[in-house]
Amino acid sequence: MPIPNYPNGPNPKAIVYKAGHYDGKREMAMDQFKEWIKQFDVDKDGRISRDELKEAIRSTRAWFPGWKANRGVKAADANGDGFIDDSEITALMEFAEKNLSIKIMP
Ligand SMILES: [Ca+2]
Ligand SMILES: [Ca+2]
Repeated sequence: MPIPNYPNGPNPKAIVYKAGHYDGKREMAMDQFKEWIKQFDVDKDGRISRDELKEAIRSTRAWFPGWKANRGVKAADANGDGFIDDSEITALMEFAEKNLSIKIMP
């Protein structure tokens, strides 16, 4: 998997997440969160489905990933289509902060 290029040059602390793996890090920047969540977009449609969110939550070793995925989609899915798209990821971050012990750095 290629290491993403960052506009500020190579960042040795850049975290390359692999789908299904979670290094236990509990802090990430907004961009890192987006990179991370997009690794779970297995059908590459640019949106996160409930099942994809479930795998993301499972990778954090949080409890009740299916239940939390349901709640996460409900919390973030503003237009009610059942998927989290780019414009809804901010709301998903808030959900992750409250429910997945992930701290989003500004
Ligand atoms: Ca998807
Ligand atoms: Ca949506």
